[in-house]
Amino acid sequence: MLKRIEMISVYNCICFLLRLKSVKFGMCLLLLALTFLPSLLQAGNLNRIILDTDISSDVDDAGAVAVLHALVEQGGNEILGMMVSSGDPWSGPCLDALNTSFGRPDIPIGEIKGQAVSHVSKYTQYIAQHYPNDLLGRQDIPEAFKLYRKLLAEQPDDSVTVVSIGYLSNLSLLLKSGPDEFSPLDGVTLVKQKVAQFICMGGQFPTGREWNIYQDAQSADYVLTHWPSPIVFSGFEIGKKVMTGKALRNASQNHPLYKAYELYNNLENRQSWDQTAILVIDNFEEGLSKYWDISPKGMVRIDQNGSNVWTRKKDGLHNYMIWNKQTNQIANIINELMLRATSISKY
Ligand SMILES: [Ca+2]
Repeated sequence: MLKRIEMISVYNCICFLLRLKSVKFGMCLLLLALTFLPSLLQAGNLNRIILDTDISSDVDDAGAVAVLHALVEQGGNEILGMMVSSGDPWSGPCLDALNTSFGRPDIPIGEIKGQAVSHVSKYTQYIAQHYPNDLLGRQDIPEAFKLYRKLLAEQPDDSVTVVSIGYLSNLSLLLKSGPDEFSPLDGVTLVKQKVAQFICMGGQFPTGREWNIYQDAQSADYVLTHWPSPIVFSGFEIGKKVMTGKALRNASQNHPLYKAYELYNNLENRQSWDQTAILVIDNFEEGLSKYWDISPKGMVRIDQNGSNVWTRKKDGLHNYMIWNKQTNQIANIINELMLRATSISKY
């Protein structure tokens, strides 16, 4: 869709230039336009990403942050902001320390306020206290759903990719939000207008009970019932079989990602639920067929204890990823991207 709009705009622009009376002036403008066309098109095609993470109790969130930065280095992706859905007070500073280590210290971070799912982490406090970051001790970290509203309001329509690798608490608050200083739209309308794709690590398919959903089943139910556009799910059964992390033994021992995995499980392999969801970003336009199959359209429903059921429905908004023989490759890809991310800055 974006590409089609951009090609029409470029065509209109060239038509305008050719109609100009001063041929010399018109030719100069045309040359300028052609010089900057590739970068303009690339900027227009950027995936504008907001990551929502419960970085705390498991280390795959830290790995997913690394994979995302590696994809940004590769080109075609931009990080607008990151949201923390965990009540762990060290999560935000730890996330900022990781972003700083990957060369992007100024990514806006929002966090959940008030009631939140909270667990003890093996690594967030250490990373927050031992690596440079701007969030340690700060009381004015924005509330996540407000930051969502600000970031979404600033973007072109139909341009944002939301990737959730934690609880759906922040997204539930976003959908329930009303007009404010950032946008006159309510949360559902704002999401419908700005979000092009939503990738959710959550659920087990076609039926099951999975952590990100059952930890805050009420929010998950609200989001899945009210989200106004399609959702792609990377389910428990996909990331469960993708073992990564041991390869980080080849990274610098001073890097916070190395340290996070060392503190978590002494650099043994760990399941890769969250990194797998990040990989969807770069494979979305290819119908998700590069590394996995995709289910037909359907709807996911959550019950009170956080179990989910997917049922096939012709006009359903919910697809889930299905393991195929190409999916076997993704552990190597994730390890390679995580390692590459650790070499972005010197540690
Ligand atoms: Ca997570």
